[in-house]
Amino acid sequence: MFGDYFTTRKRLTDVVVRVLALAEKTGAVKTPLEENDITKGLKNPFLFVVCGEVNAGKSSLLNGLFGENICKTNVLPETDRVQWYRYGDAGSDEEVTPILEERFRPVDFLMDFNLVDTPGTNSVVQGHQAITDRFLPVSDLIFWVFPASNPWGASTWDFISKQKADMIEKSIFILQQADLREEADLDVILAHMRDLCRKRIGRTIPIYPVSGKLAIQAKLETPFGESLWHESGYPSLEKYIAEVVASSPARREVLGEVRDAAGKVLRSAEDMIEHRTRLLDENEAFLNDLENEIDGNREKQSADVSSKFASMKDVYADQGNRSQKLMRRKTGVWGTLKSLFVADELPQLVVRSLVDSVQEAVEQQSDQDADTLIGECRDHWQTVLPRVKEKLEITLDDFEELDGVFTETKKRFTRKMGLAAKQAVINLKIRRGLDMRLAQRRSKLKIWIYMCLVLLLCAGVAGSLRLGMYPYPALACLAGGAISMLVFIVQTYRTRKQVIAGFVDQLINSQSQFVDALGSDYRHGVRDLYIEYTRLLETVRRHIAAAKLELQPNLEQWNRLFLELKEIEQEL
Ligand SMILES: Nc1nc2c(ncn2[C@@H]2O[C@H](COP(=O)(O)OP(=O)(O)OP(=O)(O)O)[C@@H](O)[C@H]2O)c(=O)[nH]1
Ligand SMILES: [Mg+2]
Repeated sequence: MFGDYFTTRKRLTDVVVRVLALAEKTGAVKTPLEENDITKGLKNPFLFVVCGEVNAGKSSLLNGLFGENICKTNVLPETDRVQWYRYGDAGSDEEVTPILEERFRPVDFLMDFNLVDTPGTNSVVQGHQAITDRFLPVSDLIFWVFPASNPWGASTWDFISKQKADMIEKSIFILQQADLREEADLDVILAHMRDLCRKRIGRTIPIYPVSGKLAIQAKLETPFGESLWHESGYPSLEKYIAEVVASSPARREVLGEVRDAAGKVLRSAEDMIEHRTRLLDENEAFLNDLENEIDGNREKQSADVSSKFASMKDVYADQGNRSQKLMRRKTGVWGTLKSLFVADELPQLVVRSLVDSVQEAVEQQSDQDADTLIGECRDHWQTVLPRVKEKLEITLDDFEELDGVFTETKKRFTRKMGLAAKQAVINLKIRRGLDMRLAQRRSKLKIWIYMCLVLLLCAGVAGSLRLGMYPYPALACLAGGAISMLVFIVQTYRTRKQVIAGFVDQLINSQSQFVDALGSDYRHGVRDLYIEYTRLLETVRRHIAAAKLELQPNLEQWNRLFLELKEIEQEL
């Protein structure tokens, strides 16, 4: 009702409530909106005062305006004291003085408008003029009501003519009960009233011929009585009131002040949001620094791989020596002789023993390394805890409480390194070289053993045939067989040396290949361990993410409020 002012005021009130809520959330300063009763000024209702003779239709005029039978009407003099209608849930009447009564009604429009209904200017009520005078200076609009039946009553005209210019400024004339008169009569009456006004007051005042009775009927009808409303003359009166309301400089000033105060609080909220965003960025940078630090440690540990594997070379060489012993044992005369007639299992035995012992040794070494790495992480964690506490005010778990996590990681690391060592030895193809060298050896040795056997056979045959009396052929064969056997034995030891030397050479040559192959797995293992360690910072990351998430709606709300305030500023 009554136009844009209330729409703007409503919007501004909404914005103020939301700006205060945002200030609360962001910890911004609220004082510009809370102090100086600034927002109370926003709620100050408009004050309308109605004056006129007894039975002029003053109360009915107000009822028609607000569409409620709020003021009592009567054919007999009804309003016997000044009645100040205000908003109040209780709906009570309180006597301030014998001739001033405050009437609290739970009617919404009374939140925006206070009404002062007065006894007739010609009534017998004593002293009411003094009260009326008290309200006139603070009023926003004074309605001087004249009954259409007789608008010439002297008391009202006398009362008006005594008013100062600024009272006249906010006065309008109402020709009430216009429905009792013909249109043509009304024109004449209005012309006379304007004349009289000029003569008595010295200037013109807007006059509105209305019918309070028709207006209230129209408003109470369902659906709304459009034609009655039109007939009541109220549309033009309402338009005028809306203009008065909208153009009130004092009210505009209050709106402006509230808007400025809301702007200040919003700026403070912006500062707080910016501050928190900066803080979050700083925290994020802090977290990144921590992660980079951990990455640096990881790289340092991975770079140390070659020195770590120097000992791995020894392990490898040691296991090689053990394999040599096995070979030496298995490649003696009897072992070799056996290998010439049944399948040789030596390469398989040697490689299996090498694989098993290298795997075991690497697992042992990795277990120790994992302990060292976890120890490094523990030491680093001790430096992380106080820094996180100071920067983010978060208490993180002690490393000891997270030991379970690392026991698993360590197990995985060791197992992975063992398997990698096994695979690395297999990939060296040691068995193939050994197979080849042993096969060559066997084929060389076979000649001598076959020769020995053939000569022994010949010696046997010659002996049994007793060729004449000459034992020499048999003896020669026997001697040949013995020599072959001797050569076989000598060759067995000579080739054994060669085979073992070849094996050792292969081992020596493959050492760096073995260490390289293991190095990449080791680096992966270290990386996995550090990934596990970096996960411990998850709480910090979650904390920062949650704070960001919380900040986002505040930022969006700030943007909305900023735009709304800008629009209100333009409306003002
Ligand atoms: N026909 C007609 N009668 C009206 C109109 N307005 C008021 N009346 C009647 O006029 C009488 C007086 O109306 P009120 O509104 O009580 O007048 P008032 O000026 O408040 O009277 P007091 O309070 O006694 O000073 C009542 O009987 C109303 O029914 C109107 O627009 N048309
Ligand atoms: Mg009255």
